[in-house]
Amino acid sequence: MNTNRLSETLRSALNAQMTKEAHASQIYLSYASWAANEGYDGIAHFLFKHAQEERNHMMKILEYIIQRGAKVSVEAIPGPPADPVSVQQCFEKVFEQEVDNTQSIYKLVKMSFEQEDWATWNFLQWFVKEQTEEETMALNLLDKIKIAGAEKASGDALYALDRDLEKQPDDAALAETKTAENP
Ligand code: OFO
Repeated sequence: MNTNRLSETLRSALNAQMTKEAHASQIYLSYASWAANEGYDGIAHFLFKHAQEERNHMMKILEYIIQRGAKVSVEAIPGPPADPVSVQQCFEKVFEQEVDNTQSIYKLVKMSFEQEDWATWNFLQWFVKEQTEEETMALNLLDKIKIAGAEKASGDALYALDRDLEKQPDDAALAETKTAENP
């Protein structure tokens, strides 16, 4: 009796996304280590927390594939790209990486829609919301570095930014949570 509730194309695409989330975690780990070596402990702390969050995303997908009766293949995780050369470039790379991940999630949503796999479509809506949050988080980082002076940011401005990120929560408030009382 076949108890597998995922098509092979969706199983394999979800499996690839699982590896992509693990790769995202490695990227954040690598940028966080770079920041720590450069003396930006607040930025490092923020990025280390985010590396953990990406690993949690990987686990969510792994668990989903198993729960749908399909097989998970744990694959090699590609290495992270080269270190950034500045805080500005680090935040730009974070933004690009999140946009790339959003596109990948959207492809999965489209595939689940086309296959009328509503369970998977519904499961993926969590990731759609999460990516909106993560793109907002990345845009907030870019705003902060821009205010600090971008590539020309002074040591004082970078110090203040670093301290600020140490206390920053890892998730961003979304437009849908805003009200007139809580703008
Ligand atoms: Fe940064 O994203 Fe996972 O999904």
